Amino acid sequence: MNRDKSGKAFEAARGVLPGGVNSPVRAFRAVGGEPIFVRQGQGAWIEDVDGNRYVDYLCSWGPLILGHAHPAVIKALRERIGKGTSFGIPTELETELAMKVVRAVPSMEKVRFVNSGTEATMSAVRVARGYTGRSKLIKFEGCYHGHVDALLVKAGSGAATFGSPDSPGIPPAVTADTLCLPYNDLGAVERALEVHGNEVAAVLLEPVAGNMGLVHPAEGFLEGLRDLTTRAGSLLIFDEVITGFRLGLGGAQERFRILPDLTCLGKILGGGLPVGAFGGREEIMRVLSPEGPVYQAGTLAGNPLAMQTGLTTLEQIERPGFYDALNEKAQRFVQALEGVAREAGGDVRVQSIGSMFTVFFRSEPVVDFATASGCDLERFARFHRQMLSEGVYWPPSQFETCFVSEMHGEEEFERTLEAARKAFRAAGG
Ligand code: KE4
Repeated sequence: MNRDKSGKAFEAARGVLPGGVNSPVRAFRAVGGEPIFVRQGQGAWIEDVDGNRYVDYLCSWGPLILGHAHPAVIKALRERIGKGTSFGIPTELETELAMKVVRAVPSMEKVRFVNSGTEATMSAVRVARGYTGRSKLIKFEGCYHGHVDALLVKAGSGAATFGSPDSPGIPPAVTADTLCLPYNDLGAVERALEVHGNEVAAVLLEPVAGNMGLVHPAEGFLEGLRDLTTRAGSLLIFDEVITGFRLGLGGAQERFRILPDLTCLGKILGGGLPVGAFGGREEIMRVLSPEGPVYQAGTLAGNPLAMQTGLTTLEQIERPGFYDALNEKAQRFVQALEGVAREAGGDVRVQSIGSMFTVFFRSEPVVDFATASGCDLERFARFHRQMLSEGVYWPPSQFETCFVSEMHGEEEFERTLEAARKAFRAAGG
């Protein structure tokens, strides 16, 4: 597979973009080799600047549940763009999309749009702190909520040890109020709330984790968090930037029947254009400016183009049977992939839910960041490189999640299974 033009493009990019990319994981540092540069996408496929085609399981890190360049999305965007690209003045599109969101997401009565998942979680944390008058936060190791200073935290040594910054450029004071605990460890949360309960503004988590690879909430974990936070007077915040509109119209909170106090959304909600959102009960969201004193703002928030692609995407996924069909075919594919992995031998484990999954290079269950960190990253890297050579684009990190779109079908799955037979062998036992 010739990738000369991508190579030249990467060299040019490195001249003006740090690491040649606008987001670190795209640089392929975790898997070796150089990134491809994409020219276009169509359905479940992408094509690089050398003309090579790949079945795409990145789906832009989750947004493209309808696949690339969905005809309805493109048509709606073409009609909308002729009316202007941005106003900074309210449009009815924002209200329309907000109505869809509050109808779909069980815990949301009011919602505000922003431009990224990072902005959504940053703003939700500020609302929680403003609403409770408290400062401390609890998050979980292995959960990623965007590059918010207070959330880029190394796990402390103990259940009551507050976090230290996980990146230079973040003053220790900024993370001093953030406690980072092991995912799925309800006891650690209970102990932390016993010590700090009346100071904790919020407990924030991915209800199904996607950023350490796919990790399910343990039996009773979400219910336990709901009960503990209610008793402590802390807010429960679900970061559903990935799971929102992915697991179903109502996301993880509908699937697991747990009502958080605040929810963060993004990715699918924008249908490929930059959108984030946060929201919850009206009595919490009323603290937000201009109704209340908690400040938050954004020039392009509720941008008409992004609202349009979000609206059209939601119209498509609201179709009766959409999720049943998507989840059924994705789960059938995951089972076939597990079969190919078993044939190849070697320690591999696939964890999945609905149309998202991760192939872990270890055989024991992955239940938190410590067990995810026990994966064989070298074998994953060899697997990734072989899949790429076979025309299958896999997320370039063991700690990410693959996504199946509406446009993935038998042709794509067969191609992927054929590639995986070779890639599991290339990865080694
Ligand atoms: P953005 O700011 O990247 O739109 O969203 C941040 C975010 C928040 N919450 C969750 C659960 C997320 O997964 C993300 C971002 N996801 C990563 C990949 N898992 C985006 C890819 C990247 O950083 O380049």
